[in-house]
Amino acid sequence: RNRKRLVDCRSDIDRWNAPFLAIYESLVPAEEEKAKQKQLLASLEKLVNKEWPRAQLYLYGSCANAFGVSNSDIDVCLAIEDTDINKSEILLKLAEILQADNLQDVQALTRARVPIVKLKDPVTGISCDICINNVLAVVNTKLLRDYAEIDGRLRELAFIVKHWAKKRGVNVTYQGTLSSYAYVLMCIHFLQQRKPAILPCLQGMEATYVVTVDDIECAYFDQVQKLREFGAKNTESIAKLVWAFFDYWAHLHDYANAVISVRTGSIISKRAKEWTRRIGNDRHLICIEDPFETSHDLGRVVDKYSINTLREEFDRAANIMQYDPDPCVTLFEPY
Ligand code: 3AT
Ligand code: MG
Repeated sequence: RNRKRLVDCRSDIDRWNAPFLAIYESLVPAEEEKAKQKQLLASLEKLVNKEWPRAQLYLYGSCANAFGVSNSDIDVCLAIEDTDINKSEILLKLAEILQADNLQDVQALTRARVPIVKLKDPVTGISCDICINNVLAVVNTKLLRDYAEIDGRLRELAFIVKHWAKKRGVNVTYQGTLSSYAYVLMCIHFLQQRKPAILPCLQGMEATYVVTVDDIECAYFDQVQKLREFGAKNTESIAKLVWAFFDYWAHLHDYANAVISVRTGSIISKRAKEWTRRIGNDRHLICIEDPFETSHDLGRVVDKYSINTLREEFDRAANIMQYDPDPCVTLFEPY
């Protein structure tokens, strides 16, 4: 499968800027929603502190990384010092405390890949997953949020891509398609390699933020308010970028050899990472390096069937962006 781009971008692409921006605006959560989330977090923290006085709660995932659409569930991390009790016991105790406080649908999933307690707050209607000591997720959430501050086109593009992925059924990790986190990294990488670049490589700059989590040093330049002009030399519109994003994944990405790496701001080879062979269930059919856990390929959920689904969807989207008379509608048609 070796397809080439046949044509340049359609000349009338900018006609769709306003409609794409309207879709983006319709997905952005209202301020009240943020306030409700904070309120729920504070009341959960109070409860938790009765049992574990020094434990802290952090928001992570899309409710804290600037890429959350309205009415999403919230992801919470309980940071608790290592004690003699294990994670399962903490989760079960936590579930007990929450249940006693009349939170709804409390469920401890102690055997999941990331063990969590699920709950629903009857006051705000918000559903919430609480995990324990998943500090790397809190740090990668900050990295994504910091990238979003640099150029507004990242948030616009990522909302549109996530919306497309949900509508087309390719945002379901247990079915072998990609997580929201992976799609946001794909957008960051894409904007890093645009010419001129729209985003810098924060991990390649002088580190102003350094933390060590589970023996992994996470270091990058986080004074992003100083980088607000970074992408100004590139004047590409959102419609053009949506077109180019799908063109990239349909026609330009080298699936056989390339790993996209936000950490280095470039492409690295599968060979350099020893991701050329299948080991266990890791097939490396589309390779997306985690910015901090660099041995972790976010494409590892993708199998020999779902890779075709994904690539067909990238092709479909690229074709629609190039030829369809109404791309803002057709792109998001349910599969
Ligand atoms: P949704 O809006 O909920 O679809 P999200 O960004 O909250 O998007 P997830 O709920 O899939 O995404 O994941 C929550 C956070 O967990 C996002 C990221 O900080 C972390 N995370 C998810 N998957 C991984 C992974 N494979 N490796 C490391 N961190 C991950
Ligand atoms: Mg989430």
